[in-house]
Amino acid sequence: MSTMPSILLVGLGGAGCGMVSRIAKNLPSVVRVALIDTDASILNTTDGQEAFQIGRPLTRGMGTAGEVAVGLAAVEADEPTLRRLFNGYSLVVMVTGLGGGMGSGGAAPLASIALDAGATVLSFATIPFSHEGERRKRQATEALEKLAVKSHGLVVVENDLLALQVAADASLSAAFSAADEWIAGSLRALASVFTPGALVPVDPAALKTILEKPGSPTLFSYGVGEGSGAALIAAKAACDSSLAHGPGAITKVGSLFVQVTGGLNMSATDAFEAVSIIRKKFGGEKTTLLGACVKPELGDRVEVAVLGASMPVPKPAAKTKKGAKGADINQPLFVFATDESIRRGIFGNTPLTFRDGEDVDVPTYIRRSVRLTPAS
Ligand SMILES: Nc1nc2c(ncn2[C@@H]2O[C@H](COP(=O)(O)OP(=O)(O)OP(=O)(O)O)[C@@H](O)[C@H]2O)c(=O)[nH]1
Ligand SMILES: [Mg+2]
Repeated sequence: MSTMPSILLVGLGGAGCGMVSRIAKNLPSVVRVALIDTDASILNTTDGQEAFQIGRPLTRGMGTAGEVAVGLAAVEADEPTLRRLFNGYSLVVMVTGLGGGMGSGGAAPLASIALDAGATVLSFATIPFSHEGERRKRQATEALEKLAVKSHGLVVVENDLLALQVAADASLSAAFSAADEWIAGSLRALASVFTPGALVPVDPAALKTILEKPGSPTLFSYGVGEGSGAALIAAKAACDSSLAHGPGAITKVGSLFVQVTGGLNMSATDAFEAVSIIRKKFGGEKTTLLGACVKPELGDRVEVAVLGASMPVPKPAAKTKKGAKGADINQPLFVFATDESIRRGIFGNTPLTFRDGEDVDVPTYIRRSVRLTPAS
């Protein structure tokens, strides 16, 4: 029996299929690529990709016209085929643009089929631009809630945030390209994990320990560096990426996976330095897993992808009496301060500065144990 890891990369709906097919050429052969949509015009596959046109009697090969119920019905109509498709993969990565009918209606039931098949499910979903209107936004938000509980990891990519990375007067297609480039880079970096001959190999089974439970808040970031110190530049870019700081983004995680991919000049030391920067920023006290891979075609470029998960946020408590509020499932996770971070205050993340054996970043009244009395 083959011990090769098996990954299924799925593009769902127009945006999802577009993003996946643009990167499909550069993926290792252990990744199987499937494009799923009701819309036959989207499913023009090239080598190595398989197309699954679903819900044919419902839409006669067209899109869902933005109808979530039709997207859902299309998945249900072809469930037996889809169950066969998902069977036997240890990792399923699904990419979709939420807001239309196919992605918003089909993402959660598809993820559910993947879960049933025993796969670890990592979903990437884009949220529509604000200027696409209220309806798309609402459909996306509702779909996101359903998708979150069916995915071990859910990476939410706000198209608005991605647009900030292109000029203000850039066209919509330029903004989409920026979004796609970011997602494509992230997926390529993830796929490197499964490329044979890695500098620091990762046991794919260990990846499962990072994304333990469906519904855990997921951190994902990606950065690129070039030239001298490329690994450090890429690690800092991943720390500062607007995607890791968007609304609802989590900033500290218990479990962390860092994949560093670079050209021939990249050493294991570069990768270790990159991972230490990422750890300082995002945590990873419970588990940190590093993967490093050399790809000569990257030249002096290094790409860093960061994937992390914290514990699942508890479900909102049932309302006890009229008007009483349950927990807000979207609240940011609080990171408990350690004694050391309290002692060093805003200098908590800086190198220690010792003079005469004392850490001078710690306020004098704490170093000297001066008892403070309230002003009268
Ligand atoms: N990043 C990115 N997002 C896109 C692109 N095209 C569309 N989107 C986003 O994805 C959302 C869903 O659009 P589609 O993927 O075309 O919709 P669909 O899921 O195919 O559903 P229907 O076409 O309504 O059946 C849109 O509202 C956009 O926000 C793209 O090329 N790149
Ligand atoms: Mg479509």
